[in-house]
Amino acid sequence: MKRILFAAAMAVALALVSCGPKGKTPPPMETPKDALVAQLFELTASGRIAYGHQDDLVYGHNWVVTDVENDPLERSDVKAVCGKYPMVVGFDLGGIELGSEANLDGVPFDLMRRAAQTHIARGGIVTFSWHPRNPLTGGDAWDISSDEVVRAVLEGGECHDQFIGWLRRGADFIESLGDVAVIFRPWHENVGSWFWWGGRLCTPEQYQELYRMTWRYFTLERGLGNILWCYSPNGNSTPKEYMERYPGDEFVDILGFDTYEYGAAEDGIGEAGARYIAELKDNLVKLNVYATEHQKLQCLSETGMEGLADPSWWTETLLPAIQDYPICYLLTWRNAHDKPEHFYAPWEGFENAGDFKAFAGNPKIKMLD
Ligand code: BMA
Repeated sequence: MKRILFAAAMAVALALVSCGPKGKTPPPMETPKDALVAQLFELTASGRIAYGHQDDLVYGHNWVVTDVENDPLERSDVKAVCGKYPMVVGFDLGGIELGSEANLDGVPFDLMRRAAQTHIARGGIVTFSWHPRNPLTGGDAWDISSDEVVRAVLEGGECHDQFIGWLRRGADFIESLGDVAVIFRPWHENVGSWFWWGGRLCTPEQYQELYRMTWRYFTLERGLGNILWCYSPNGNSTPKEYMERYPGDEFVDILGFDTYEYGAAEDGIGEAGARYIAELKDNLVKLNVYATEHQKLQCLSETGMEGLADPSWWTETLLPAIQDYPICYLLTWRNAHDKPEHFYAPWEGFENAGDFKAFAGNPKIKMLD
């Protein structure tokens, strides 16, 4: 099966990097986006999966960067445990839409910018998600009290102009990163109904238009061509649910999904782990079908087990579940510095850190060298 998966991934990469003009025109210069596509393709072609961690460089389980301008950004819970930074670091833009100085988890945007630039300069990959507030109600991204929000931000809606201003602030931030390529993953987990852009909160057509409007604003209005666009519904969606909100091949470069392990406290580690492995594999099989058909790269855009109560979660649950699938990276969620139970990667002194060390040292897994 592996050979088939990698052959498919190779075809995808060729399709993604060879779309320049044909004929006598000289070949165009390689853009940062081309280089990032090539980097992701090489990962898949070599059969490796890059490890990613949300907010890795800006805080950890019991520390937080406070010197926004001068901190060398050399601290990392992941590095403290295994000696290497994660290959991928994720950040969240939630709050940028209001012009806030810090995001919804307290990360100053000036620090986020410097951390993203530093990580890319070290050879790493950066991905952005976005939990913007609810433009109609004034609540947060999880405010699902109205199913009129997506309609209201689309063209002709009463929040459209305000929302374009929100997109402008998001685009300003991406632009301020300079001449680098990043992955952008807006409007994620869109099959479930916990965000204002979720499944029961808008029609598939409205969702598609939201995604396309965002793409058009960033790409056409603002000329931000160095973004790899990631479409990432929540896992456990049927093929119909996954694809009926897909905005179209023109607007997407990477397909992913978010799936977490739940229920270990109630059902026991064994049962919760087995359920997670089964769900992950089922979703990865489906992801490979969509990605092959649409010629896209693939990733596990968010995953993890909060609190890591399973002492061998990395080597006996996560790794066996993902190792046969051609995803270029996976991202585990954040280690909150102000909520001791809310962590998804180990930290210095964590009792089960050795299992992560073994995972990070497995030849299948790519850390930042
Ligand atoms: C959630 C939690 C929240 C956080 C949000 C956005 O999964 O980690 O604490 O505010 O993501 O980062």
